[in-house]
Amino acid sequence: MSRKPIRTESKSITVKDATFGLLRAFGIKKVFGNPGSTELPFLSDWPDDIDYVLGLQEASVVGMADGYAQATRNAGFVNLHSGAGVGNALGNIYTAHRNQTPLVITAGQQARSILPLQAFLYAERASEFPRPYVKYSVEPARAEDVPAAIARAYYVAMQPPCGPTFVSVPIDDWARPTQPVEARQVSRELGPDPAAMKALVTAFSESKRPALVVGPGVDRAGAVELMVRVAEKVRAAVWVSPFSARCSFPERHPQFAGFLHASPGQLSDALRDHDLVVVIGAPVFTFHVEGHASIFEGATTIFQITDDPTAAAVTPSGASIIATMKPALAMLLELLPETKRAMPAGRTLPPAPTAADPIPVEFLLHSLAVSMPGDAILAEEAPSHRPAMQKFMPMRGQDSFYTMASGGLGHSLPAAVGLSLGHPGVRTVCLIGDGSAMYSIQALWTAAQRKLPLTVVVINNLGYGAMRSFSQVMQVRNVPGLELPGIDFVKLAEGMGCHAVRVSKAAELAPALRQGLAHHGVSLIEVTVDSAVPLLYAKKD
Ligand SMILES: Cc1ncc(C[n+]2csc(CCOP(=O)(O)OP(=O)(O)O)c2C)c(N)n1
Ligand SMILES: [Mg+2]
Repeated sequence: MSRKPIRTESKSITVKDATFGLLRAFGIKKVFGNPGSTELPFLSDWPDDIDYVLGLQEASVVGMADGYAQATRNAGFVNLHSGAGVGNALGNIYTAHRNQTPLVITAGQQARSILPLQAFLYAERASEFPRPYVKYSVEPARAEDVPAAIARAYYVAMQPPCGPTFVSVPIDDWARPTQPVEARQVSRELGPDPAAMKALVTAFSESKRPALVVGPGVDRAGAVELMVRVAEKVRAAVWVSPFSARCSFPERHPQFAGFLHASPGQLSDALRDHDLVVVIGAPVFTFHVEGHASIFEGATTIFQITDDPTAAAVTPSGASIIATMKPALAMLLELLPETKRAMPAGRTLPPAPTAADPIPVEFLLHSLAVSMPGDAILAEEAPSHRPAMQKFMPMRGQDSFYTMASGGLGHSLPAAVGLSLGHPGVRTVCLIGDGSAMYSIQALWTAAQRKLPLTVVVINNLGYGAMRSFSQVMQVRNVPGLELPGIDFVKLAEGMGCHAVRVSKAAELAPALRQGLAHHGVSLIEVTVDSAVPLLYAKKD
């Protein structure tokens, strides 16, 4: 083995040059940011080979970086403005944490010499502010430690479970001398414990009716094809974990059983017929409402494969195997014997909905599904319409569908912009509610400036439909703040440089979708729909 020469003389460069050297070595080609005075030394003399993506509010900046990081499977690099910028970004930092998206978030800080005076725009206890939603957070003790802190932030963000990290950098640090930091290879796959995998294979052999519950971790790992091969070999029904933020199994596959509700009772009912439930790439389970989880009472054998030790630790019942998806699924495929078990029956898709005025949401969703190019990517944030979307818009699998795992609105519109930046030339569609669209609306401007092939479909039911529905479930009445009259999405979009149309008649829908999806650049289609709300959870659970 050849040894590296021991460094005898040390070459001094600036903190800024050392940092840019690291970005290039890590394959970081874009920096997502919103600038302020404390970032100017970082931004000065910006190099041609790194694209600065300007977002007009920090929630959009982080949402775009999140989408881009998911598309490219590399950490998104973010530069925010001191405490105020991080404050604006926090909702989407929380979402990146729940999405397990690797982000390295830097923020400017006032000059070290005036920090004790509580200077204008200084950040108090800067590294504590984004906790607990970052995996590592630091304001380095010395300027010269900044590049090493950024390198550490990168490795930690990229290590499963991936997530955001944070480095606060005082304004005067960038010009200080430091040593170059070597970019290192840090492996990221974690192999499963073979004995635990053998126990899982035995459980499959003993099972009459196994179910696989697939979660976002499979698609995140780029392991959907392997997942399909495992499911076919083991002849299990395949369910989607509650609130899965990605599509980890082709939804037209004959073994595809459907989507699990985030309600303990409904989930237990759906899985009742299965004697073995194997959750792959998801928590066991993400609930949204209270209820009786009979699934945990012992009649069902539960296994989990997760790359997240915390998710394994909070699982209430069954055995957890900590491993990344590719080595775990590859080992499973190898160990599983052929089985004669009968193939499970998949779900039956409903017939195409019929046109009506006002436009039923189901008709809109079906029309969109049949108009979208086969390789299009969908980013969704339309809370009350998710069940209808799941029925009428079956997703194709790997890298086809994205939403937020957190429940925090304001992610998917900027994420769609980031996804589009990360998948150049592919049509990205953002399906979004009128309420959700308003949280990070300025992401449209970034997309329009860059003429991205992005089509935004706003489902306008004049309000917070999910909240109307939840009010029914919780049997509360007379709740203020759920109606949203008077928002003109066409004017908003046009005002930021997008092409935009409004559709309120069913007959106008197909041509509008066709034109919008073929538009060179960003187009927004505002669709006024029937404001009837679906019941999101059973009333009694
Ligand atoms: C940051 C944030 N604020 C508030 C909420 C609560 N909330 C959940 S769904 C919803 C309504 C969203 O409305 P819209 O996007 O129009 O979709 P619809 O429910 O009408 O389908 C709201 C306000 C949230 N989830 N996240
Ligand atoms: Mg709405």
